[in-house]
Amino acid sequence: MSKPGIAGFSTRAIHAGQPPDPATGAVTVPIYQTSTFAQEAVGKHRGYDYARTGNPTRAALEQCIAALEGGAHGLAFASGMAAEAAIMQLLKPGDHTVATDDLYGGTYRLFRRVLDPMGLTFAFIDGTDLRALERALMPATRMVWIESPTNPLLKLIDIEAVASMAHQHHALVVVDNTFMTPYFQRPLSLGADIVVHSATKYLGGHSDLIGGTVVLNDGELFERLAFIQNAVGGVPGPMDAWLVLRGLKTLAVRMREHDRNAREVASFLSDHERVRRVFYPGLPDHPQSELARRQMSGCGGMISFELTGGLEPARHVVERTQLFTLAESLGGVESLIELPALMTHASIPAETRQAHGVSDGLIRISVGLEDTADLISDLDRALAQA
Ligand code: P1T
Repeated sequence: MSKPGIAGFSTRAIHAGQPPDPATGAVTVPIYQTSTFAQEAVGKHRGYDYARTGNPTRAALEQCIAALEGGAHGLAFASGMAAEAAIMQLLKPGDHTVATDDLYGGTYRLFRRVLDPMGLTFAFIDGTDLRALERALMPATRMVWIESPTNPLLKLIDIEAVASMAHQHHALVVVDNTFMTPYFQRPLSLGADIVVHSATKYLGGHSDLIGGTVVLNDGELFERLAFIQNAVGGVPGPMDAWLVLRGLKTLAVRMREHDRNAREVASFLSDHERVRRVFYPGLPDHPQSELARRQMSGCGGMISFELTGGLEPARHVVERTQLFTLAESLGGVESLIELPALMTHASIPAETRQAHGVSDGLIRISVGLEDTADLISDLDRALAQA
């Protein structure tokens, strides 16, 4: 924190790690676009020696995201995947990870295609089923990896229950908090050990950067991750770190609006005759609305839905919306639409995807901040044409 006694979320978003620049008084953290720092004598410097190891703009972001997640330490990475890979480098061959079966396709690909061949082992389970988790935990299990809500089916995982079960088996709990952001959900306060984000999404919020962050409390684990961050080098440049910092300042207002828009869009979709099923934790008929109220203070801007008729009508809809842009990613001010099976989750084999409940015709939308009525009429028009 830059000033003692400041505790509110938006105040932290705007001030944590961001006192006026000590050299010039600039009220915005400068973009320290430099690769190295002059040393007065060998090893004598002002806290920075080489920009892979540390950069003041990145350090401001690391302090700010830690303050927002309510954690002691933050680390920033070049992408969400670089952050995930760094966390997984805490493990060694033979170590076992239990992960939720519904998760971002790139995370599945990292686990299956990169880490599995290197000797790490994985079990994928339905994270809503605590008995399945209990069965999957083995003596070699070192980590439990969850997303809540999951991408793309918006299933909720009971973070507190998972953490207490995993800790009995001495496994670390990692929560990918990308969909909720710390504004709506703070996994560390529910018992998680590590929170990871694709900062590309809501944290940045404007679809203009790729980034990742990690937040945790444990000092020793932080030292190991900071070592990996420097030794492996998947760090963000100062410009991207600065863009995330700028995004964070409006995170609270954006999330409130994403949530408000998404609730109206979800309710429109669930009343539409061409829509068979809507996945959104804010709908009263979501099977886990009680858990939603317990562990989240909002439901965010992500919705998935299925049409009657499967893939072809779904393809028509995503190719016919005009405001909802057909694109991968999420969490920006502009609304996006996509088909997970053919786009964001195409790296998961079809049989696995279908077994996990991701049908070929599933449509995922990221509800942006445009006017609600315009978003609904865009979807209405595309659905009528499908
Ligand atoms: O794209 P990158 O910043 O590397 O983040 C990867 C990532 C991690 N975790 C979650 C929950 C994600 O959704 C993502 C990236 N997801 C998309 C690009 C997408 O459209 O779902």
